[in-house]
Amino acid sequence: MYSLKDRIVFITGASSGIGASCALAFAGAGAKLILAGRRLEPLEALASELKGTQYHLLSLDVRDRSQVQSACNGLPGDWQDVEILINNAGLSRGLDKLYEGSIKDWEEMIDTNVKGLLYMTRSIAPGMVSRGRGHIINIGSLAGHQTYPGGNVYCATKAAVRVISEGLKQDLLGTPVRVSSIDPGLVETNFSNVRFHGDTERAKNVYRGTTPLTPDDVADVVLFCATRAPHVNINEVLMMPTEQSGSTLVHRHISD
Ligand code: NDP
Ligand code: 8X3
Repeated sequence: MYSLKDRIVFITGASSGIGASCALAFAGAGAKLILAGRRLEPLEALASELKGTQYHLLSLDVRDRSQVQSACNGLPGDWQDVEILINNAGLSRGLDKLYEGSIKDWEEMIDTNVKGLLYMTRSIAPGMVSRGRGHIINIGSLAGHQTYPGGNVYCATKAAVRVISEGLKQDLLGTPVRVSSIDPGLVETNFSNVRFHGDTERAKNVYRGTTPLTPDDVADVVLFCATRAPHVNINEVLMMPTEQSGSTLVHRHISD
């Protein structure tokens, strides 16, 4: 097993859900954490739970290329050797038919889920290559494997994450840098609330009568991938709740 003691782990979207759970899981394994998100307040709240863990907080919008470059280039000296990058920041917006969709929503998803992940990777991966160690873990989605009605652009962004992970792995062949894509189905987080622009009732219905994954379930798998021996690369993990067998196939216990 690969020890994460004092390894520097950079997590985007650490202020909520899967990213926050990854922070706690990697802290438990002794890593040093760079925690990034647009909102500093929830990052500070998370950091207050990290007893005995060294952390560095970054208010960072991954959509902003120059912000990403200056945040990564400007990391303090003892935080520069990032060993694991968890590209987790992401979101869905809306569930509209493509021909009726909001262009603003599309751009937000493409800019965050695809371009943000690329900016982060382009900034951090060269250091991994030159130091001869590193691991990039992308949070994809079941939505990148199976399209569902109304998912259109979100599904396309997650299909892009899957293909980018595959391409990055090919381009890193001959270096020791690893690439993994963790692709979950339904996970109960703030995700649906964001998708439905704060309509909490509609968001709750996504998980109604079923047992979704928790963000800790996903963090557990991310940690598993990161702790394999250096010659082992887990390329892709497709995971879903036992009560889900596809993007549109969810078993629900509903009595009303
Ligand atoms: P949450 O809404 O709980 O968390 C999303 C995180 O992304 C937040 O920390 C948010 O932080 C951050 N984020 C969003 N936009 C930006 C941005 N422009 N710059 C920096 N950070 C940003 O959702 P999840 O934890 O569920 O989502 C995490 C990832 O998991 C996403 O990539 C999502 O697509 C993926 N996923 C989620 C599934 C689910 O069912 N929940 C299933 C499969 C994949 P802040 O607002 O502070 O910037
Ligand atoms: C999130 C999972 O099925 O809501 O990526 O798109 S789903």
